[in-house]
Amino acid sequence: MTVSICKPFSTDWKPNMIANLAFMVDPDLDRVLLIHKKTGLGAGKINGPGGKLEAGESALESAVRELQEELHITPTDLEEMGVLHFQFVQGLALHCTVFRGFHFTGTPTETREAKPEWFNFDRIPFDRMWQDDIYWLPKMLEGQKFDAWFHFNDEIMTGHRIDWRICD
Ligand code: 6U4
Repeated sequence: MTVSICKPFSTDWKPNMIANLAFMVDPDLDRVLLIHKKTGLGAGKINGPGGKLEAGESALESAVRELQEELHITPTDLEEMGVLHFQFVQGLALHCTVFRGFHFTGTPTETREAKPEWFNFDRIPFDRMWQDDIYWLPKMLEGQKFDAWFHFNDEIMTGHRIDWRICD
């Protein structure tokens, strides 16, 4: 299969779904909290916790709510790390803000939507995750900020581009 390096989408690209992903990192043990996603888009995959923005919410408020709903934890120091743009051939145009944080209250708990599991940075199960994740997740966990664009046909990634932000 050929995966092309795609250009960012045209300037009039508009998302029809706004969502977020939030990754809790435990730097002492070099591990990240992921979920076995049980419902919705990507059910059956391992992914970061997150979900769709609700009316009136900021991306950050939405990410905090999603972690509360999906895992019964409340992150206290989420920082925006990047933006993922997905264009699916089937029509879904998804804008997804990515957050990283180190601290939360509560205990990660399995819910109807998600089963939490900590993964060491060198044991992240990319073969059970969305195909784009391996392109941005490792560097994001190290602290690199980014903007990324992906083309998908169903669950197959057909193009990608990642711009790593130059931060001061
Ligand atoms: P709510 O709002 O609870 O319905 P949820 O059911 O979790 O949300 P859903 O099914 O609409 O969300 O899927 C959106 C979630 O899927 C977002 O957190 C982003 C994630 N997602 C979708 N495509 C992805 C992809 N290619 N790579 C990735 N995450 C993706 O890492």
